[in-house]
Amino acid sequence: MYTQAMDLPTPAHEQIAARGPMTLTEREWQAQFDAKLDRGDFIEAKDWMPDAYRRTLVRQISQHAHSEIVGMLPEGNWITRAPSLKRKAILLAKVQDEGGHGLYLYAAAETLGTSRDEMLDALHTGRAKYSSIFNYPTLTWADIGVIGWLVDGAAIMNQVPLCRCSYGPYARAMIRICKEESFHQRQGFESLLVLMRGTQAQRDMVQDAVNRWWWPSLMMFGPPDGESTNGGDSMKWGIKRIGNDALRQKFVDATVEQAKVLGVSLPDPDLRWNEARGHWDFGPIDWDEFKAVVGGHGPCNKERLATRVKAWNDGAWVRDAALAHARKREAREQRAAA
Ligand code: BYC
Repeated sequence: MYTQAMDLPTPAHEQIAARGPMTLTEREWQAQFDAKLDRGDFIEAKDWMPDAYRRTLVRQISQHAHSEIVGMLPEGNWITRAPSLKRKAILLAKVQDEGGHGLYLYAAAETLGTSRDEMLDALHTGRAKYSSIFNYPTLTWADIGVIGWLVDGAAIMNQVPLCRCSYGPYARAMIRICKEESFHQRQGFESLLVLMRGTQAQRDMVQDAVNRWWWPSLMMFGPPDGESTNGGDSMKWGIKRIGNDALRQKFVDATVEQAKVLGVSLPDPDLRWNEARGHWDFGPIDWDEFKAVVGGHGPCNKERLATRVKAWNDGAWVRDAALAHARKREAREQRAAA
């Protein structure tokens, strides 16, 4: 197994059980867990936790990690075609950040007892999900700016509350990720501002990209709360702090104002300020499209997965070499100690 995981912990309840007769019952462990959540304390890797809590964390964190590394692909397509050295350097840094986010997140998920190999196998065999948004193509340079502005903007809206998630290793990883995502969003907005001050053709290119990315960005927040299968448990356990619909609304409210600054229109005839609600109303989302994309039938699902699997297979020699080196070094150290 090629992994930088720490050793998997013996669960605390097993350690104490091994000490003798003073074992806590499952109900007492559960009560301690609930009390920690009520106090707002973090749950840490070696703490007792219900199996369902562990499973939902592995599911969400590994999906999040997969989204980061698959998310490198649509933007990676434009590194060699960036219009200037400055834009190329920014894009390279952004895509590298996303690789780093994937690594922090895989490491956080590994603390729950699932190996990186297992998680990657689930991705490569199509059993694991990753964000629907990365199954859309990046057709022009303006798509790169719009991904920064809308996709990273939606990501931050969703991810800032995860910095207060009840599972310590995930929450701590999210703090750094959110700082970097914030730079990603700003660079996207700035790049679009430059294009919008350019020629009519550049402005049209931005508007076309906004038209294509707006609705898929709203889908990033997941299904409506009423259809969110995991949302109830995740809120109860303090993994999610804010529901899918409330986050989506916060994103719309923030983005409408930014669109005015940019001078682009958002492709929704139903978008209007609702004085009574104090929010922007928006039109219906095409959930059939969302389900098709999540189910593997989006415009780029097959291409994205094939690229990931190829990268994994092409990298096999690096993993083999690293393991062979580690074995040689261990043997040398054992000989020296003998
Ligand atoms: N795409 O019960 P629900 C990024 C699934 S990367 C695909 O509400 P939950 C970035 C959901 O998994 C952005 N699937 O789920 C990187 C569930 O299916 P399963 C990624 C989706 O977990 C590079 C089912 O639908 N961010 O920032 O309570 C460049 C029902 O949903 C999606 C994260 O992963 C979707 N959009 O809530 C730029 C953040 N939505 O698993 C940017 C962490 C839902 O039961 N994740 N599904 O088979 C979360 O916050 C939550 O997992 C979600 C969904 C809000 C996404």
